[in-house]
This record gives sequence, C-alpha cells and structure tokens, in this order.
Amino acid sequence: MSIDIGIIGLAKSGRTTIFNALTTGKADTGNPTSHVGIAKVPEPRLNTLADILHPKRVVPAEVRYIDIGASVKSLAEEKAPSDQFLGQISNVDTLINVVRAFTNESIPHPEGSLDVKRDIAAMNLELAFYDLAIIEKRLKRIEDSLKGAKPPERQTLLREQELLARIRSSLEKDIPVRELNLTKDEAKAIAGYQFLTAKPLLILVNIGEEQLPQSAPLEAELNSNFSRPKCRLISVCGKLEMELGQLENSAADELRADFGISESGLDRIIKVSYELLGLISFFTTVSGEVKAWSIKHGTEAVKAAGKIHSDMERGFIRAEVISHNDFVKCGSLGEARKKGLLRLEGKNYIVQDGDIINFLFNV
Ligand SMILES: Nc1nc2c(ncn2[C@@H]2O[C@H](COP(=O)(O)OP(=O)(O)O)[C@@H](O)[C@H]2O)c(=O)[nH]1
Ligand SMILES: [Mg+2]
Repeated sequence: MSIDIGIIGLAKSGRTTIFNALTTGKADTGNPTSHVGIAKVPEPRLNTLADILHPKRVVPAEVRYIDIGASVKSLAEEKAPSDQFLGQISNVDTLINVVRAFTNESIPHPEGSLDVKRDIAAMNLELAFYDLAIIEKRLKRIEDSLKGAKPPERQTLLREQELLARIRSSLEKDIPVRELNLTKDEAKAIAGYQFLTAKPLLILVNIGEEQLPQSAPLEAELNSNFSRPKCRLISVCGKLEMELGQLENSAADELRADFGISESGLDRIIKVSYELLGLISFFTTVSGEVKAWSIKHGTEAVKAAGKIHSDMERGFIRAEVISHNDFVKCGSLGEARKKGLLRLEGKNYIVQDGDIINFLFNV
C-alpha cells in the first residue's frame, strides 16, 4: 500500500508544474491528461543512520503523486470524461489543491482575473458538489430499496439514509465531511463512497518568483481565512521549485539562498502532507539495507511488520526496538544491547516515530 496524493486545481494554476517539481518529472505542462509519478520522501534521520551503518543500500519511503488531468467539476457531472479519472481521484489518500497566485500575461487565467481567495472557495465548492452528487444518487437508490425491504435490511438502510442526509445538510452549510465528528461506525459506513471532502486537504498557493519576499505575510493572511481542521495552506513557487529540481544539490541550495528560501518547497509539501495524514516513519536496518517506512500514527508493531511483508505479520514473534536518538547516542546495535536500550516489544506495541525495528518472525 503506497501513499497516494492527488493534485487538483483550476486549469492553468500550475498543477503539472508542481507535479514535475515533486517527481522531478518532465510531463508536458501543455497536455491536459493525468500523470502519475513517484517521489522519495525526504528523511534526514535516514541519512544519519546511513552515516553510522554504511549500508549497501539506503531506501527512502515513497509516495505517489497523481496529477488528475480532469477538472473536479467535470467529474461531478453526469457525463464524466472517463472512469479512469474517477478511479484515480477517489482512491487518493489526500488532495493538494493548486491555486494560482503568479501573474503571467501570456497565460490567461480561466476566470479572467487573478483572485486567490475566490479560487480557493470555488474549489471547496466543487469538492462539496462532487460529494453531494454521490449522496443524491445513493439516497435515490435507498428510497427504491426501502419499498421492498424486510425489517433487518430496512434498519440498515434507514440508518444510512439518516447519515447521508446529515452529511448533505452539512455540505450545504459549507462544512466538509473531514470536519464532521463522525463515530468510527459512521466513518466505516461511508468509507466506500470515498467522499472528496473527507480527504485531508493541502491548499498550495502557487506564487511567482517576485512574490517570494511577501510569501510569509501572504500565507499568514490566507491561513486566517482558510485554515480549518485537516486542512492546511502553504505557498510555494512551483516554477522555481521545478527548476531547482533539475539542478545538482549544491547549485540548488545556492540558488535557493539567493531567493532567501530556507527550506525546499517540495520538502515542505511532503512534510505537511504527512502531518495531515498522521504519518510517522520507522526504520529497518537488515541485510545491508537501511530503509524508511511510513505508517499511520498509532499503528501496532504487528501491523507495521505487515507493511514490510505479510509473512512477517503472520509469523510475528517479537520486535527489537530502539529509538533513533538512543541509537545515534550508542553508535551501534551491540553497544545499545549492552546498555539495555534495545527493547523487546510484543504485537500490540504502538510504533513510535523514529523507531528502528528488527522484526523477529517465523513462517
Ligand atoms: N510565471 C509563472 N508561470 C508559471 C508558474 N507555475 C506555472 N506557470 C506556467 O503556467 C502555465 C500552466 O502551468 P501548468 O503546470 O500546465 O498548469 P495546469 O494547467 O494547472 O497543469 C505553464 O506555462 C507554466 O509554465 C509560476 O509559478 N510562475
Ligand atoms: Mg496540467
């Protein structure tokens, strides 16, 4: 299971540019189809481990970015362009909405003028509209099914009808599904619908190079309007990040410094996406490979093992665990064992961010 991040936005907002930057890809920005690419998750602790252990291979975690070529609006309409787009957008774990803030006379804005707030609100509406269309269809079906339904099935249908009606009235009041405090059972009941407003949302304001000096106050101002639960907003210069991605690291750092950017915009995008998704990293160091893995905060050791291999989950015995900090202090697993810092944990141990784990299993 990989983490999938879907890139949406109005036309000419810079979606494909951002996609290229994130995946060091070379997708044609003039081509309105969807693009799929892989990016390595930046993780400084992985490099620290590599410096100590000198492994044969260093393997970062990966995420998949999908530049959804079609507009969300067209997907919500009856004559959807293709099932491929629908499948792609409904299966992503989180959404990035690219909003245009850069000016470029030769590339007209589809709405005729530049207005960041208007465009953010418009996309929020499109997402809600998409979910409402799904709800209407389902409610109609429930009504039909209720006509001939026997008691036990009837109860289930009525419960779902009530839940969907409640979600519909929230959406109509501009409250996305991700902000509803649904119970575990309710969340499970609607999981299959893959509502777009249920997914975490990163609003990515795509600024021009000349706006970089004002990016902090711009972000602060927009955040006071749009930051909500499971929704974050940051600004990035997509075009510059794409160019930086084509350079050697040292040249990129130099250029970034010239622009007064302290942190790579791409690193920030993935960091915030991870926070939105509640993801943490753990590490394995077996057979000459140091690897980083991403899991949801709160995952049990046995499930983390399953992330690596189903055999490890099935035959799980115990996990040898040490925190990244303790390991760095000790400098080797032998020393850590001597100091008693290598812990033996069972199936239900909740994996902590930065844990280095050796899974013991038999099959
Ligand atoms: N000046 C400037 N142009 C940009 C920026 N980001 C994208 N563009 C240009 O805007 C056009 C549309 O970008 P594209 O990524 O294809 O947008 P999409 O339609 O959302 O996929 C392209 O010609 C890009 O080079 C930016 O930050 N500054
Ligand atoms: Mg595009």
